[in-house]
Amino acid sequence: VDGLPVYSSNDVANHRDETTGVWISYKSGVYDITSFIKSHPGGNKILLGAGGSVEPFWTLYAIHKQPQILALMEEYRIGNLTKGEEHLAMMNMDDPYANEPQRHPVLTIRTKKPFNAETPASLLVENFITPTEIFYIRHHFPVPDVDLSSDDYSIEIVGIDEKQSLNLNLDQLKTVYTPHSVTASLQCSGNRRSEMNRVKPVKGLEWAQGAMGNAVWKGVRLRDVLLDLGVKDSDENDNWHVRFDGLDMDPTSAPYAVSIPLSKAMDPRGDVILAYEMNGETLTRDHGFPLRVVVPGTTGARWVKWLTRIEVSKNESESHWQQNDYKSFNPSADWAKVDWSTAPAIQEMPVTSVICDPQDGETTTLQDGKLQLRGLRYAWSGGGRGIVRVDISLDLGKTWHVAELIDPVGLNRQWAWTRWRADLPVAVKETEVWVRAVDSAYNTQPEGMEHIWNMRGVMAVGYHKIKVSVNA
Ligand code: MTE
Ligand code: MO
Repeated sequence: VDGLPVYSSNDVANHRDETTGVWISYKSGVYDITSFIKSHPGGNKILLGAGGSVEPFWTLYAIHKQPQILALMEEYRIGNLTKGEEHLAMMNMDDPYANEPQRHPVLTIRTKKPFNAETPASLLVENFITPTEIFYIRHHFPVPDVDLSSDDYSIEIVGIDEKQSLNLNLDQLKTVYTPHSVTASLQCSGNRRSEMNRVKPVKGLEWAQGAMGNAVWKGVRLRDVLLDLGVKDSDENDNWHVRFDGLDMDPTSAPYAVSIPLSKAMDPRGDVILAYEMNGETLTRDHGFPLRVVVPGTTGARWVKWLTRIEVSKNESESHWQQNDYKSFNPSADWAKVDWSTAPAIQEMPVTSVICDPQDGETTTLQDGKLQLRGLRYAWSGGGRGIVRVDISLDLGKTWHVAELIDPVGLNRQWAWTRWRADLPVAVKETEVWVRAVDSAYNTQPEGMEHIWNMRGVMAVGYHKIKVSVNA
């Protein structure tokens, strides 16, 4: 490295396209990635970083700072940056976040770039249907901007055999297939992570209880599209998968991609749709305009936004998000040693429940001597399993009260959350409130976060425990 030529940030900036060659810098290294671009499936999207430092891109997503990617980069190294010019090289970068949509100021921001924000608990379930403007947002990258009038946008759908393929634009999709609406809650695998983080630090966004919302989604059934493609509704393909690609990409031009079991997609009662509407309106950019997958009962990570490609495959997606993220491990597993291939990707989520009002640590006034847990609270389970009961304890689990369920609940195919309320007598000044839900398969929540603790902080579904002070 020491003997290599020295280039200024201007030299790097003068190499931004294929005629001059494409150079980038990373820390003090200068790299000619012209040949790398060609060999890359994501093609020239990587040119966004051309002529400047890739660091702003790489901080978007820590995975790229892995040794194997750094080693790969070193193969393209041609020289060193003039000392002290690292910051100049950074300025030559176009900001990939320059074109983000406006967001509602009430959202609690967890990270700005990429944008991640949740609904404050005080607003969360005031409504059975969460208003789109305050619905939580979880992005891994900058938000794609699709111009439907430009004809650039279409959805490529590929079967197991290359001959099976369809290419549809949004209008075609809407005219060919019958619309279908579904009311379904969307929850991030990391919802409530902050409660787990309190036990012992985990890696991930510090979500409180608001990385979840409930909406009415309208679109076309994925099943109908796949039947058209020639996919058989038979048990021969029970272990196959459907892969989805979004338009958003990581700095190596790999799109956000994941997969779900084909059996879920083909299930006529599975309600998997390709949605173009949310709460009666065109999808917003933040929620996947123009098209996203809605996989009711399944974790948020599989609901791919800005959908551009669907592929039926015998194997799961090979993406980072399917293979090396969104999995849970034994509480003693650690990042350094864990073998990600030993755990399945999260699909259906376990049962969970939350008290949003009062909040942990709040002082509340009794009504007729009773503590009112009637503000904001939800319970939900994955796989369409309805909530059959919500239990509350005010004495650390010695005795339990049964809450009243407010929203209508089905036992199966119940994709939406269920709100509940309880008015409970309390005779003490300080009390700890515990809640847990029971789903239609009699699954319930584990008591402590400590025993389900996992390094990624996913599926933090222990009892929700809050401390409240009461004014008699
Ligand atoms: N789809 C794409 N293309 N890119 C993403 O970053 N994030 C996923 C999922 N779909 C993501 C995506 C995750 S982890 C979640 S929890 C949900 O989208 C969040 O959806 P929302 O932002 O509409 O609430
Ligand atoms: Mo998520």
